[in-house]
Order: sequence, then C-alpha cells, then structure tokens
Amino acid sequence: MESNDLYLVYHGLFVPKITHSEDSLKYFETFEVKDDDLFVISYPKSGTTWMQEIIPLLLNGGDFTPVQTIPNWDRVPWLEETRAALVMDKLRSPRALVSHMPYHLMPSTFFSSKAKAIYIGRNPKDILVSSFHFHRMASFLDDPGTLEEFADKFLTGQVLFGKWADHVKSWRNPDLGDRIFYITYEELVQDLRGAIGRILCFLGRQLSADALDRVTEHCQFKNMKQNTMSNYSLVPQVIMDSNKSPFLRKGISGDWKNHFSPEMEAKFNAAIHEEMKETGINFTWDEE
Ligand code: PPS
Repeated sequence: MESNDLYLVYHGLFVPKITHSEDSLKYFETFEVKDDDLFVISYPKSGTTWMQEIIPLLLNGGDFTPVQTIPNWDRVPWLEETRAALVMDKLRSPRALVSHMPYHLMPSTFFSSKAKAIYIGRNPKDILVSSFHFHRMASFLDDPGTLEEFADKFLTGQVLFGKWADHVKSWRNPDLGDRIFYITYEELVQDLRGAIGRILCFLGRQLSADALDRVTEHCQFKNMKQNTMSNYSLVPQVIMDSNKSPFLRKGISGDWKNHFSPEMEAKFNAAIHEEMKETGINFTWDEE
C-alpha cells in the first residue's frame, strides 16, 4: 500500500496513519457484518460525532451511561480504524459502527447482510470550512495552506477519503432499498427533536416524549461541547490542539458564508454542479 509521512493511500483514498493501518484496513475488509448491525456512514466532517452521540441513546432506550463513560471512538467505532478490533468484543448487539468508506469499498458481508445504514450528508462548503479548521488543529493531518488552496485539493479529491461528490453518489445505490436512511446535518441543526424522531422510526424504536426531550437536550451542541467523552479533550494537545480550533468548533450550518469570497463560491459551485448534474440528487443547500 502506498503511503507518505501522514497518510496511507487505500484504493486511491488518503487515510491518516495515526488511526489506520494495513491491519485495520484488512480487519475492515474481512469484517463479519451481522444483520442487526447499524452503520452510520459519513464523509468526514458531516456530523459523525453527533451521530455517535445520538445513536447509542436511541438503541438503548435513552440510557446516558455509555455517552457519559465511553469515548465516542470506542462507543461507536470507525470500522476501518485501529480501535475497531480492540473494542468490537465489548459492543453489545445491535452494534453501532461508523465508516467514512464509499459504498463499493464496504466489506463483502455488508452487501449480503440486512444491516441498516444511516447516511448523514452536509453542505460541502461547510464540510470544507470544518475540515480546514480541523487540519489546522490536528498534527496528524497535512497543513491545509490557505482556504483557497485547500478548496482546490477538496474539489479534486486530494483530501481524506477522496472527493465529496464521489462519496455521496456511491451511497445512492438503489440496491440498498429501505436498508438506508438519508439525513442531513442541516436537518439536525434545524429541528433536532424531529430528526431524532425520524431516525427512531427508521430504526423501529420508540422513546417516551420525556426521554426524547432529554436525549435531544443532551445532544445539543452546547451540551456535547461539555461532554469530555465526545469533545476530544481526552486527546493530548500535541495531537489535537483545541487552542488552534476546537473539534466541536461552531456547530452551525452556513458558516461557509463567513469564509468564502464570491470568486471562490462561484468556482466551488461550478465544480460541484458539474459533479452532481444528471445524478438527480438534490439538497436543500443547492438553493443557497
Ligand atoms: S469527523 O472528524 O469526520 O469525525 O468530524 P464530524 O464529527 O463528522 O464533523 C465535525 C463537525 O460536526 C459538528 N458537530 C455538531 N454540530 C452541531 N451540533 C452538535 N451537537 C455537533 N456535534 C458535532 C462539529 O462542530 C464540526 O463542525 P464545525 O462546522 O467544524 O463546527
């Protein structure tokens, strides 16, 4: 497998060496998916951490113990990362897992199983901004340069997990039928309680109105920011320096408007339009 100082190149996709190894990727490929497994799928910076908070609460009837005692990366592990093999035995069924992988690279047992998936999408302009600040604070990622330079890399897929558009398109596979549920970061921002209600419905689960209120409150940005099991404050500062930019940074939609010049916006829109035209995939943010 090709690599440089910071990244492995896995099927053409950059993955950070600090969290991925040839062994972890082999583990991912040969993983035995169970029918009751639940995958949260995201392109990086689309709301993964948010889902790692929400999903366990929905699967265990609103019990706060796991989200208050287990770091998010062990609570709902990334299947492709090195922690997965270490914590898998500790997960109770139904197991909740996250992955940044595109559809076609999923383990073969995922395709033959009945495991469900939730795909969380986000406006790529906000993903770019979030990722830019993440690259500034994380010593295991390359220097992003200027936002304009980073945008060029993002649009050509020279970033973690490749092109955003390729990821989104790959997961719109009709073979998945009703095994997959699509939701966006923007829907969660706009009406978290309503979005959680729809996720519950997809999972065939219920919570009392009181429990739903408590879960919703717990998963608000300001509260997750205080949760040491979810705000990455357990990671040493030399690896993630929250003085440069906190991991839970702003938690809003539309922050790109504070960062993009009109020229950059035009270039970005044209590139994404070119990628997404003729796909029939529309997002609410396309109107912005
Ligand atoms: S990663 O590195 O791929 O796991 O990152 P990911 O968790 O997908 O994305 C990080 C962004 O999600 C925001 N976030 C939230 N926003 C609103 N409410 C809640 N509760 C929440 N939890 C995480 C986080 O702040 C990052 O977005 P930005 O725009 O940088 O603030």
